[in-house]
Amino acid sequence: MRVKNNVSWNCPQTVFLGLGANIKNPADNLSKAFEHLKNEVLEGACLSSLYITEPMDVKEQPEFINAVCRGQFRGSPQELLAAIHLIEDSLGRDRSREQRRGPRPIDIDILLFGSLVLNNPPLLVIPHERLRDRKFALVPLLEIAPDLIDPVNGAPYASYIAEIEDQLISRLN
Ligand code: PH2
Ligand code: MG
Ligand code: MG
Repeated sequence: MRVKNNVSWNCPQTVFLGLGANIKNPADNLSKAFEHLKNEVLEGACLSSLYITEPMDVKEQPEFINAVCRGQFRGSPQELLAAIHLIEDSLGRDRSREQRRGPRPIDIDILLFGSLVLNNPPLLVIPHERLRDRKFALVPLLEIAPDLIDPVNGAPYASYIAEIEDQLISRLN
């Protein structure tokens, strides 16, 4: 059995993934990414509504479509990340050419992996290091898991929303 930090990677963990896209048919790419996750990577996968969101960090770029996917994953965080990278590649993402935090046809981020806390920058920081500050991740997350607790400090994720300065977000479907 593969064990690290007392977590057995053989037991499925509930994971939450943030999906985002803002170029080349973003809504289509999001749906395709979810189909890959559902069929090839996760058990019992479900997807939040899609949201149209104001670009953060790099402001001068097209608005994003964002959503959050939940499912059960059997394997390590590194294995999940590898599976995510394959899906991003297959949907035309080219990391070598893109601007940091700029436009991308698909982005899939690990937001939460069970109650694991992992600090292995730059590749793997779990919970996602900017989750608390981003409405485009928190709003869809809370839509599908309203009572979710931050494993770092036991605070409900719902309590962070009020602390965030305005970021435009509206439901697409
Ligand atoms: N992703 C980024 C940078 N900025 N803004 C929004 N609204 N949604 C995103 O997914 C996003 C972003 C880099 O990953
Ligand atoms: Mg990413
Ligand atoms: Mg991202």
